[in-house]
Amino acid sequence: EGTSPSFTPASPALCFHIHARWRRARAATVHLPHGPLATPVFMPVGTKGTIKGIPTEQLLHEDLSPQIILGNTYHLALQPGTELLEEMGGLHEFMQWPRNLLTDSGGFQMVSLLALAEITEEGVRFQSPVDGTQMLLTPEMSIAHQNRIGSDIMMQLDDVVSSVTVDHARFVEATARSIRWLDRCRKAHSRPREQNLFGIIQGGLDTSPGGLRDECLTAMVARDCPGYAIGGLAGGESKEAFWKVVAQCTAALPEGKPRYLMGVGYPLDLVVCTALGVDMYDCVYPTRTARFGVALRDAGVLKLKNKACAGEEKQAIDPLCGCMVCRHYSQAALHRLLKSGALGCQLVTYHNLAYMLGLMRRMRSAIMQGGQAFPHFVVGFLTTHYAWKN
Ligand code: PRF
Ligand code: ZN
Repeated sequence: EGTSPSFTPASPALCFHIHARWRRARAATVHLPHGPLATPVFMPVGTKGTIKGIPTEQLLHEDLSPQIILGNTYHLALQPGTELLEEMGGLHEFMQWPRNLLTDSGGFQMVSLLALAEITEEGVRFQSPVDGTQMLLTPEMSIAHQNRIGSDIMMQLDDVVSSVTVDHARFVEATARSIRWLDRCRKAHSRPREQNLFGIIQGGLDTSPGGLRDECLTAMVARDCPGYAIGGLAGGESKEAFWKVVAQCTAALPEGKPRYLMGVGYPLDLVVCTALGVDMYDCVYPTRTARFGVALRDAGVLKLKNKACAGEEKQAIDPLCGCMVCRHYSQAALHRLLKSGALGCQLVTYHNLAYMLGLMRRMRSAIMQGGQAFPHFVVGFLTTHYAWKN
């Protein structure tokens, strides 16, 4: 097992234990109130407490069996409402989910989903999609909601600016505000022994020394959060610019705490960013793209709605996958099911989650194996991912 294990009780509700490393990449365990979390990890997104197309019983099947899933404060506050969740003993009880939960703070979802959201120093102001009335989400309210939800990891409310915005002054404001909002969130947090509050590094694409990312990193690392997220990425910037920010953040964040890259879920990015030292990811991509009939594989996506799949009566999505769907359904069968109803989407969703969780497991075991196993895995992955036939 590991070379020089590091053990850091960063908070009463979180222990981070690194087992093995290859350069910056790490295989670790995050000990959380609802069990251990083996990293690197992909966290499936269950916006309203359920993963679209996958019932909780099926999620616990061994092909999938994630140790953590993600929910959104904004959606849960609207429905079923966090007062009800608290009365029922929190979201774990409500959705009969015995393992860990992470909740995003809500601001990012409102800004990205609602054209009318407006950000001020107070918080995010928006029109209720239910009755059109004016509503406000402050850092204090986001934390109150997340304390009632009872998630194992809560995210601070942050001021997220699209990374392709050109207005530098807006990034300056948003970065400083995210630091101030972290302080307000920390003050409002009423259950630090049971729930972890992560800070979110913002600062656009400014990687210069003393620049916005640098400033945010310095300020937030000084706050000694139990873990940190890297935010403000995956918004349409180039991979070059995106990876550079990730490399800057992983170099500056403390070794002994988990690092979570928000909203990232393309297989290639998971491989690159794990090599750069990221531990946790979430993205709707695998489940959303499944609903368009697109299946994920090392060798690139398979568009099951294409005519070419109609004749593949013997071929699975990926014969090496081994998930329930790849064991029992051919590409042709899935092509037909996608045309005839909801089952097709559900099966592709199942495979895509199995693929993502499996990809993370393969990276983890390569890092754990030591020697050159991880770089060999990366080379093998890239070769397969970019192998094409003339
Ligand atoms: N902040 C929050 N949630 C997020 C992001 C962020 O920056 C991203 C990346 N743009 C995805 N989800 N709070
Ligand atoms: Zn499969």
